[in-house]
Amino acid sequence: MAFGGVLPLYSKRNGPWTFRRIFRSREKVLIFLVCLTFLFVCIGPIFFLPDLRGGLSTRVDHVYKVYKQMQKAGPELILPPPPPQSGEEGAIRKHEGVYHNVLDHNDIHLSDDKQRLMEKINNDEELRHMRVIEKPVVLTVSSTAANKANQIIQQVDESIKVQQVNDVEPERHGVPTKEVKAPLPVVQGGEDADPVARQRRDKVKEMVLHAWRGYKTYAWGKNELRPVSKRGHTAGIFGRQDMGATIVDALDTLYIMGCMEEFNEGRSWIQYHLDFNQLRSEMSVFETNIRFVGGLLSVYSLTGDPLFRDRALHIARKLLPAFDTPTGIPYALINVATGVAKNYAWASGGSSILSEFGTLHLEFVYLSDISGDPVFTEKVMRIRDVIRKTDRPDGLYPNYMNPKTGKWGQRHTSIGALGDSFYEYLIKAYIQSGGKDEVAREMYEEAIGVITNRLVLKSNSGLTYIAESKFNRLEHKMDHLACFSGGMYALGAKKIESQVSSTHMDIAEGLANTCHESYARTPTGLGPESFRFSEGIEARALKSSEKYYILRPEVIETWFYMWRFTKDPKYREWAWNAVLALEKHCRSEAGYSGIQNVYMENPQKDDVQQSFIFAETFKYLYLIFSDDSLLSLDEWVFNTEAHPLPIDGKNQFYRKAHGTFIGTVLR
Ligand code: DMJ
Repeated sequence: MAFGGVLPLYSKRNGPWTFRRIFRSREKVLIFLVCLTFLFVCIGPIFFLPDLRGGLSTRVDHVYKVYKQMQKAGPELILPPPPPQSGEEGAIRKHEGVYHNVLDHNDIHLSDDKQRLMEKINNDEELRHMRVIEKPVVLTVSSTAANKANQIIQQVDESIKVQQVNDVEPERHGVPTKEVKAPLPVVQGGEDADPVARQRRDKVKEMVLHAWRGYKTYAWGKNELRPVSKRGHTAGIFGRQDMGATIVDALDTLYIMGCMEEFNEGRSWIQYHLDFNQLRSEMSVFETNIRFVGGLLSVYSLTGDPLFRDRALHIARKLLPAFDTPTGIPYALINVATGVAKNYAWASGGSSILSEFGTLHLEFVYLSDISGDPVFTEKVMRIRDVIRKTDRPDGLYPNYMNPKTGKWGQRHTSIGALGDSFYEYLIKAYIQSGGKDEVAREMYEEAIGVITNRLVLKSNSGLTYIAESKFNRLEHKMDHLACFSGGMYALGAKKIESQVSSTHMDIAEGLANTCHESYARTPTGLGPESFRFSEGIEARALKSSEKYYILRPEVIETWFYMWRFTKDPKYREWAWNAVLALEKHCRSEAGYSGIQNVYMENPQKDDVQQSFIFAETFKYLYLIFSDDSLLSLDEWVFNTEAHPLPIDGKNQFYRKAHGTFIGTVLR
């Protein structure tokens, strides 16, 4: 083969491999071009790569940063040994599409690595079934709240450092730089002009941090804390396993308060430990939705961090088998490992409960909107269709429906337990849609119209209350839970301008006052679980089983809405009295506990710090003492667990997915 054409020739004339002296001019040009390219490749990056532009010291910095990141990544960078053969210690097996550890390893560090590895493998499995969702647009500040927050955020609390998220590198928040490069939106702030309100708000923040530290110290990863005996607690609604319910429920509250260190602790736990693939016991579909799915969706909309969106989707998909009933009305409980769902045996012959299957709408519609997967919206629309088209006795919605037959159960209607948040989600679905969901509006107006005519009453001394209807007879009792309805009436009156608006505002004010009376008429300053109205008593519990207080938020929730809509200072005063009462009777060394009898001077503690104290009670207190720019009601709507969700068309953090869903939904 001859090489005399383009390439230079070599000869062995004066020693080994010397170049021929004379090159042809074409060869010279070629050599020049090759040298030039070589130089360009070597020197070019210094000018064109931003990380190297800053000179040698920046380059050293860069190398150092990479080194630090490798150090941090630790075990993740070390390749795991080849998986042992089946039956060996630590083997990882795939079962029903999910990888499991066959045997636990004794070395906790190794098992931690393994857990992470398994999570990664499982996540990858899921990703294969999921559409690749485009990187979310992480917005910088321009909503009302965010703008205001940017001005106010400069003021830093002495005791609690409030970090402005914009100023902090993403990895310092535990947010992977790979996922979120742009600054997170800032929604902290909202400091009131009134110095007293500011001080009170700081106090609420201190309470949150106290409760969080107790949980972190004694019950980290458990569902809830027992703040007196200082250990973990789990309620039946969460199943028997440790699913970190408090962490998920608390996260958005920590975020809006600017408690970034605590927020990041929670985020990391969610990233590495929140795993519904490991669940083996039954969970409540409703509670999982409002606390886990709602909580995660809320922090997703606030931060734009896709981890939260993906976890919310993962969990919601696990709930879907509960909807496989002849009517589409879901069962109350689901074993996510087996997909077997059922109802509570006590619920009117195995019926589903109105406040449970009627409180999925906000989260499910939002899930579809941010994922592009219509399955969630389809599920809740089907529920709505069924209940809308089924005749109601006297126009009232009974609390029970049989998911197999679509027939209403016992004739019991309540705006308290078993009914409450169904009504709440009608008006809120209308608000969430940016006023487009006319069906939700009509259903709300109709349902609330009947309740107003038949169940809203005045006591002898003029206290407004909402009775319950049982087999056509009125029971003059109001649950603490029913006290949310003051806020709902007010929200409805403001969001749907109609001829009943002013009546509804009056009812709202009346209910806020009655619920306050239920607090004021106890020596503890905290209200009972239920209270009654009769010839003898007003706004007081009758039975001993009605006298406890479990840190519920509904009364404060109504005061929050009334404060926002009326600016009557009494609501702030009432809220402050509740803070003082919580401090006096519920605070313990490790957190906050419910009490067994609000009518005792020194009540016994029930030793449970409910997860909703973070999600709701503390959040509403904090917001009452903030100015209206923080989570403006023009931009946000709160789910029933007080997790704010953005309003479509009004809030730029809505983060709607563009394009249609492709791929298989992981069930
Ligand atoms: C919360 O989990 C929710 O507000 C739910 O709708 C009913 N009540 C509890 C707190 O009381």
